[in-house]
Amino acid sequence: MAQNKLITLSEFILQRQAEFPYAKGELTRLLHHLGVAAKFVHKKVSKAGLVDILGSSGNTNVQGEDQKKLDAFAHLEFAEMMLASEECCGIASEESDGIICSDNPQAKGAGYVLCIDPLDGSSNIDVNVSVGTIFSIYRRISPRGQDPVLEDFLQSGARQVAAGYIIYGSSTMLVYTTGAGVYGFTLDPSIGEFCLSNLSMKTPKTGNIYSVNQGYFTRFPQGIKEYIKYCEEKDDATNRPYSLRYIGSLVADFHRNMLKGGIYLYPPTAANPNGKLRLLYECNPIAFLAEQSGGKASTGYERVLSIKPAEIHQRIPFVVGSAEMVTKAEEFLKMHPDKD
Ligand code: AHM
Ligand code: MG
Repeated sequence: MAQNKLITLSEFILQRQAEFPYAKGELTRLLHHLGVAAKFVHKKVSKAGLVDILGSSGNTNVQGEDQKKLDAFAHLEFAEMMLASEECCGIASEESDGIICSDNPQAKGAGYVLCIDPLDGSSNIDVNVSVGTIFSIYRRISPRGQDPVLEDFLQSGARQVAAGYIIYGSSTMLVYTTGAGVYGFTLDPSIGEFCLSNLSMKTPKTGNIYSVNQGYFTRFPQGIKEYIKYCEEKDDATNRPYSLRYIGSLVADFHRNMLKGGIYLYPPTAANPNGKLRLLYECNPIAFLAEQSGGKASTGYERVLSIKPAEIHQRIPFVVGSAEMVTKAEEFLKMHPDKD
């Protein structure tokens, strides 16, 4: 009986390496190591209900948020694996105040830096809802052989060389782009390998799902309120009203919308006047994937990938998903400016 050829993540990225002129295998090794760390985190996340690992670690992270134990585990796992790969000279993580540099002289010679949210949506862990890891990789600007500097991390998202996420859901998937399409790999736990499952992922131009924390409606800018009302209105020609789907876990909400067509919004609110999501390790990597799959990512006013970051934990308002839907939300913001 004919059998479909199974392609593992490592095999695939090795094949793709040939498509990059002058590639020396450094990025390939980095992506491979990310996949290995993801398997460790997958194992821990899938056993979260069984072992005494649920709940708070008693620490707060740099944004003053309660750090769950699995956040801390995922942070350590990715950080150690990345620096041990000797292809990454430094890390900016949601779980660390400053940048993390390696003591290893070999790693100081590495050409890449990593921005990572080791476990996003972690408030969902206790209730068995999907969480994710989000990552973004840049070529360093500073010379090799020394510690990376802040400027290596504060590059605009358009300069990312690779980005992706791991979703720990009903199955665990790793989805990534190096700027030549979006590829998805599903973890087969029986063989412990990420296997190619989604070749060249494309997002529909439009859809009928909107994802937003509507509980904050009264605190949203007027343009977003008007856009939400538009989503709720009945109009057969544009397939409205749209369905509201909000998991509260960016990776899971984005993943569904990318596959089915939809829009995710995290606008500014009174509590978070710049939005809640972090530019470097949440918005930029998701924006890169969105654009590579044919979608769009915006603050509501400008392209996310064009922003020059000012600091590593910077927050921005975020609107991402099917291109036509994001454009429509931008139009509403333009049509209904807030009066100061
Ligand atoms: P986190 O990094 O602390 O997990 O926060 C990011 C998460 C996103 O995954 C999610 O979309 C959003 O925060 C949910 O926030 P809210 O509960 O305010 O709607
Ligand atoms: Mg996060």
